[in-house]
Amino acid sequence: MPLPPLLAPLLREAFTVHDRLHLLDPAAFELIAPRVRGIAASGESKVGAELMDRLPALEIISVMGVGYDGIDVAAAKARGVVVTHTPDVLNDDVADLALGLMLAASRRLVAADRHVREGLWPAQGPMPLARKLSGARLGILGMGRIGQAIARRALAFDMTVAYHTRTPKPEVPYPHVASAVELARQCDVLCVITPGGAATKHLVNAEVMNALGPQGLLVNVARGSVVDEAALIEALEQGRLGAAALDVFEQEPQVPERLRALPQVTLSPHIGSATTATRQAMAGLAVDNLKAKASGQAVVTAVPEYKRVIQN
Ligand code: A2R
Repeated sequence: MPLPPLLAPLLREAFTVHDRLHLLDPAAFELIAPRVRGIAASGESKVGAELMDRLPALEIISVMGVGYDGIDVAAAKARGVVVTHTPDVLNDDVADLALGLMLAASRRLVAADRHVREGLWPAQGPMPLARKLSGARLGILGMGRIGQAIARRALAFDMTVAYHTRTPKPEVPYPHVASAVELARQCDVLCVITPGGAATKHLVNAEVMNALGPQGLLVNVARGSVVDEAALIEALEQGRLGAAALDVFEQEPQVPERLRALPQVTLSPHIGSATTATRQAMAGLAVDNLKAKASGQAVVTAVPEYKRVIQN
């Protein structure tokens, strides 16, 4: 992917930048590789051990995004390379989008827009009745920074909130549920906001979808890998799951035709953090991490794998 427009000028101002040279001109890349000290990556970037091995002077991989499941953190650690990300600054945007998708799916806002725009209103009369969101039971899968921001917004809609994580979070006032399936059974709307990666791959499987049921709504603003997309298509086609609202997909930017064909699905192209203000903040933090490392300071936001456990 090309450098994000808000990141490129900040990077070029402070560093010598080689934009995807390893892919675009491998011969030229070989010449500069021994001097590369940092990688600027996006949340979707893949940085594996093989690339790191070609960069002996590498000190830091700075991800502009909170999710860093494309980075081989163990390989980076083994080589003394720090990995940083941009948590917190995007909580509001992702949580806003989660609520937006819940509203869009429940009130069928995309179809409603079409109803007016395409002249169906005078031709066919009013739309079929939609589903009420206020007061619904919300299950949140993942109760970290963004999950908590989603929960706070849901309370303003008089929704009840429960959640599932591997370990209960004593700092939040919502009930912890022991499994994803049990959470799905107990809620009307299931919102996925865990990290991606191997540990959460297909956490939302057919069993979870069946538990959410024919009236249930699945919202995913996390990573496409967390939801079994093939199982999702089948559950929706067969009416075992009511509806889905998705910002992320397993093979972005490809979205299966069968999924796109379903009217009970609301889709957006991975825009969770895609506002100018938030992308500016993310770019600023990503560059601050690079600058800190380049000048021998402690980085601002290392990924949790680097945080030392301090024992009293
Ligand atoms: O399981 P815990 O106790 O580590 O809680 C974390 C939860 N989580 C999981 N829940 C269920 N099953 C799992 N296998 C699992 N792995 C992690 O997800 C925690 O409550 C939450 C993640 O929270 P944070 O680390 O604060 O992440 P944040 O900033 O809310 O972002 C979540 C994800 C990113 O990684 C991006 O992929 C996406 O949102 O945009």
